[in-house]
Amino acid sequence: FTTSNVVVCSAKSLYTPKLTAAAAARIESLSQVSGVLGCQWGDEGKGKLVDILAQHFEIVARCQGGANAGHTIYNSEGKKFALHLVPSGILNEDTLCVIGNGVVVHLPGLFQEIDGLESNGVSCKGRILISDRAHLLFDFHQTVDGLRESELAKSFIGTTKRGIGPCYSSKVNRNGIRVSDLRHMDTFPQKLDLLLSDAASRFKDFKYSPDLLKKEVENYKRYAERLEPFIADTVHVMNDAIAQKKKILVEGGQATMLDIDFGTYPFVTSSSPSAGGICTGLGIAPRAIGDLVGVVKAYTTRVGSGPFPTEMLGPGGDLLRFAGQEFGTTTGRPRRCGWLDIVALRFSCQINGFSSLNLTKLDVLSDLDEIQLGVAYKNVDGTTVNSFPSDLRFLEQLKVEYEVFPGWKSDISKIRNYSDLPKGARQYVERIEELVGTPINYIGVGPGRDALIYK
Ligand code: 2SA
Ligand code: GDP
Ligand code: MG
Repeated sequence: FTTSNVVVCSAKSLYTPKLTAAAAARIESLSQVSGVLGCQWGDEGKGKLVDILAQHFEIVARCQGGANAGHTIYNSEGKKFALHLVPSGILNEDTLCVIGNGVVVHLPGLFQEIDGLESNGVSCKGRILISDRAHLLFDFHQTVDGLRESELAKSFIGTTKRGIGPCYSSKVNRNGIRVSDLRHMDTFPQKLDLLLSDAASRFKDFKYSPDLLKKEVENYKRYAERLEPFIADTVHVMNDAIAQKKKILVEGGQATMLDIDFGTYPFVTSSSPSAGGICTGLGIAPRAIGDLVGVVKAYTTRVGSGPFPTEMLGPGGDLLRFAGQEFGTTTGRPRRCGWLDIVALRFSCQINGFSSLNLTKLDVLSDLDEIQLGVAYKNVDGTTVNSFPSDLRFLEQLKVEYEVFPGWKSDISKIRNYSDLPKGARQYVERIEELVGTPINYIGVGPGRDALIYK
């Protein structure tokens, strides 16, 4: 890599690749710039796929979101890592991890994450670059996130309270503070004062004092020093890497149905987790982007409030939550659970133009007597709704039409060849492909790196 503050790593990878030739060829065939994006409401298992694919990519980059993301990955010894800001390529020691301009960065959280990785034997030195254009997310953004949620009372969004919305608000208001501003500590206090005063004038419960500003400025002087070796013009790094034919994998956070434009607004996050976010969040051209893999859980989960047409309330949902261990990676909140929603998936495929899908957590359905698949939305008069509605009131009144599949009732977690899956599981997979029109190239049958079927 050409930037002076990047050390090319030659240390032995933590990986013990066990890929068959066919699996390796499948990954090798992915375009020079590829992406992994969530199709539903998040937590589909994006981190796991990125971690696996990272062996074949020189750069893994995050383009949006922040520490609201929780991507769970396991190394070859089965050690679990929950990543929030650091890209999921970090366990592959040959991968450079880029945090792009579209990401909002909470520095204390980032340093804590890096320290956690280092203390678990994952070297981060010279392996993480942070865009000089990325916006800084301060503790006060998190406080404001909480205050906004309280103010919304019953209509709360159910945010992660990681300050994401308030930080993107500062960015769009054009008084946000960027990573590059840390190089100008003379004007930094004034900028921060403006942000804190704004928050204090808006929220009566926000306690602002000169002491708070002084303390925060002192903190940021230290953070600025620590951050310096990580800062880069990542737009240049990315475009230079593209010109040098290096392989780049973009890791999406959250998912399309949480997209600020295309999701179930206002119950969404404040960034663009769909394909468009790759260009704006990294400064790379649309035509540079090749394959996009959509990650979709074999059922659906959602954390936070908002419509969820195929949600199963009661024992059905509880069964999926416990079988799939559906609890937030960042907040520990129980995830709402329901059947796979083909209308939402088709919408997601349309917006992102996925070249293939990774169906995850198929193993979680193995004990069920029957599995339902939401295949259409019906109006109250019985007519079919043609696309995913923008109107939430309308969405809430819809009836979902289901197809029912008999359960296969056998453990599939050790299966690695598609043809070895029980007939019922194959029927389910193939029906999804048929309804959506996008091939399912990867099937997850467990959380571990090896638990992936290359179809
Ligand atoms: P925010 O915090 O402003 O982005 O919240 C707005 C909505 O976006 C949802 N959101 C998420 N949904 C699923 N997973 C996320 N990451 C964590 C995880 C979540 C957790 O990996 O489990 O630990 O609770 C994530 N991040 C944001 C959020 O629930 C709101 O609906
Ligand atoms: P992400 O935010 O999309 O990266 O997903 P999360 O890490 O928040 O949640 C996905 C959870 O499912 C994690 O605990 C993963 O380890 C786990 N997981 C991923 N793929 C599979 C799979 O195919 N089967 C099972 N049982 N677990 C999986
Ligand atoms: Mg997650």
